[in-house]
Amino acid sequence: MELLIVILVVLAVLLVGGFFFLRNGRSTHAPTIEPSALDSRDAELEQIDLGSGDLDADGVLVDRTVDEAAAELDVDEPMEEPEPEPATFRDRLGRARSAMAGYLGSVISRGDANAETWEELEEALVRADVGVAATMEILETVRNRAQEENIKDGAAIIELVKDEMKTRLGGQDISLAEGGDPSVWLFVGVNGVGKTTTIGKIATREVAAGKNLVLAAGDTFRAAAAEQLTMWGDRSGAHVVRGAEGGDPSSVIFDAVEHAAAAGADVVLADTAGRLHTKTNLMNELSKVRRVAEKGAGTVTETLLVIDATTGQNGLVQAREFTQAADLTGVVLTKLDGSAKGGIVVAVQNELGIPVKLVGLGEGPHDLIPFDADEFVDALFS
Ligand SMILES: Nc1nc2c(ncn2[C@@H]2O[C@H](COP(=O)(O)OP(=O)(O)OP(=O)(O)O)[C@@H](O)[C@H]2O)c(=O)[nH]1
Ligand SMILES: [Mg+2]
Repeated sequence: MELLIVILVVLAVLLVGGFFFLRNGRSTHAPTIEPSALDSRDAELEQIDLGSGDLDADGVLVDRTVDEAAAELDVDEPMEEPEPEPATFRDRLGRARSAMAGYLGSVISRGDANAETWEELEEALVRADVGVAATMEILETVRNRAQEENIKDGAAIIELVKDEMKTRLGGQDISLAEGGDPSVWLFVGVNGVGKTTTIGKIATREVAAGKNLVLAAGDTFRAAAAEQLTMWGDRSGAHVVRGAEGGDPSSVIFDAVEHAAAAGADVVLADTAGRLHTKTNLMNELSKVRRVAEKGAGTVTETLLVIDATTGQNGLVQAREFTQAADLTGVVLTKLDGSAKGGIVVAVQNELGIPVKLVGLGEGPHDLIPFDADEFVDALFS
């Protein structure tokens, strides 16, 4: 009996040893075990944990573990995310560009300018939603300059138009101001323009740059708004302060400022519910939000109006109303990627004198870029 136990133990040790030998890949040969031996050792073998090794029809111990484990590793190993390509005006302004291309092509192919040249330039700019007033001013300046410098060629006149637009759009301070302890950046605008998404994109960028941010879910009106912001918080690594649904947005933002002050965070990005610029009570609410945001340690250093570029000139009407209700410091122009109306940038800056600071060029976390007048104009006319 004792001898039998000893034999069993030795057999078990040999089997396990062989198994690990195979696992380590030192041998490419699977050990062969006589079927007869296996028959009489079924019970014992079942007691031995073979891991994921197995026997084939011939009773050969097939070591599947090496390949399978490798396959499993391949599946489970976290994929390293490729660095996303930053969005560029050149890539994303396709629609705006093609809206103008026909007119510009015609101006160029004509050679020396005539009356039609000026009509086509006017049409191109108005189509791109530069706005009638801004278009007239731009073309007036260009016409004078072309005369003074004796420039007649259509292509050269287009270059003058580009120059004029760059001059009008450039030279603005597009930085987002800090200076509060914490600073509060308020995002306002009508429904669905991209306020929450813009906050998410800014959070992604700023957290990656090492900033400590708090997101305030000040949209207590729409049921899914806080969840949407929380998703962006999780994605970017920024802390989110939420309140009760239907609660007072001011108190959520106040709480977020308190939290940020205690945590030593630099900036609070405050979301607000979309509101129609025609609803006086909702517009008045914005003044309260601002007042309460500054009750404690915070200072509102940016109030950014988010405008959807696809709404075209209506964005201007919104901007006028919001300027009166809230002390706007800048505009974020979203959805320029899907808009043929890229020229709205000129209209906004021309009529309101408020700088377009950021531009949304898509729905992804990296699809927000600082507004660069030269790149924008070059992309629009290329
Ligand atoms: N193509 C494109 N889509 C965008 C851009 N910015 C936002 N969106 C999309 O626009 C839709 C509305 O965005 P939200 O961020 O929810 O807009 P909101 O202003 O917070 O909306 P409300 O809170 O309902 O007022 C979403 O589907 C976004 O993905 C952009 O720059 N380009
Ligand atoms: Mg929102």
